[in-house]
Amino acid sequence: RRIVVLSGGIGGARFLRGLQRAAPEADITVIGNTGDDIHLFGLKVCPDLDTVMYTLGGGIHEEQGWGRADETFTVKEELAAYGVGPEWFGLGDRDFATHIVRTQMIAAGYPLSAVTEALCRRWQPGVRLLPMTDDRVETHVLIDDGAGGRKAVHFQEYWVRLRASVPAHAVVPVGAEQARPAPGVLEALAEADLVLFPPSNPVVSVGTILAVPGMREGIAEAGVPVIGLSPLIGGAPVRGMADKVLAAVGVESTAAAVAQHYGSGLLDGWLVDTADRDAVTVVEADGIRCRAVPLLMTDVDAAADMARAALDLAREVR
Ligand code: GDP
Ligand code: FO1
Ligand code: CA
Repeated sequence: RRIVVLSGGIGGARFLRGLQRAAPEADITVIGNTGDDIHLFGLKVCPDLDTVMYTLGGGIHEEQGWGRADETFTVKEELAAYGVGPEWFGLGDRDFATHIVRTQMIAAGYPLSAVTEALCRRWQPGVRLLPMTDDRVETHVLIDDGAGGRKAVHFQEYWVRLRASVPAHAVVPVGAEQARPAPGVLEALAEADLVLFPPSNPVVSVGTILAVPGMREGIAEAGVPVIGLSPLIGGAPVRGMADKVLAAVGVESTAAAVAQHYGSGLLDGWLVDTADRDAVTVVEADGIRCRAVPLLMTDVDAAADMARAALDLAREVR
């Protein structure tokens, strides 16, 4: 069975680990969000691709959910001693090596998809990890500039430096309109038996991937079940500040509202947490098959149960 998963960082990666356990025979292609990518210290950093690669490859910092296990920060300290910032983004020594290899390969002319494949030869994530695009897309967030106007900041500045503590007026995937799906992306969708939206951020992870022209068409033309899992439980994100970016796009922070935001034109099935079982009838009234199951990824087994529920729902929808 061929499964395509549209993934952000932590939520997507943890779900993927469960999916691998639930469907060990499945051929899994991950389309990863690259809108969070940022150039720092002359290096290209791809947080969501790396989170998936490290999580599935056994190198992730488990508690933190991003970055490397057993990390040290000597380079960061030395940069700070030179007064070279930004100091708000925590790049560790081990992680730096990944960005150096990536940047070097890109400078040599390799597209991001080829670079990601090369990095994965070390990590062996057990999935085919594709960036959504080889073209540059950068998510920017429109905030108040403090002088009565508005300014755009890079998503990482909004998320990591500002902790999403100021109102976001808009979320813009800069460059998405001109971007083309990376090699292999449309082919994977065309050959898919199932498309999954893991409990990733609906705006800045899955939403950014869907903003690449051809992506929605590719999913629709696959003609296979599209099943999503809610990243919100009890009206709040499990982790992070997804509610802030949902507000920016005018979507309420509930499991039902996120399903409605994706819409029945895209989604065939939706899983909500048992705490949100009241959402089931609301979502089904919109033509999306819905079930309530535990959606907290406390460990890999819990994530595997969620993956099984998604596979079961896929069998129900057509
Ligand atoms: P990011 O790129 O690291 O922010 O990761 P993703 O976009 O893939 O996922 C972020 C989303 O994962 C957040 O909105 C969280 O609410 C959601 N999330 C994290 N852990 C869990 C969990 O255990 N269960 C569910 N349902 N969602 C989760
Ligand atoms: N998230 C943070 O909250 N603080 C950090 O300092 C930070 C550094 C970082 C470095 C590499 C990497 O791959 C991810 C990193 N993240 C950090 C996580 C990540 O940038 C964001 O949480 C997600 O992209 C949000 O969707
Ligand atoms: Ca992300």
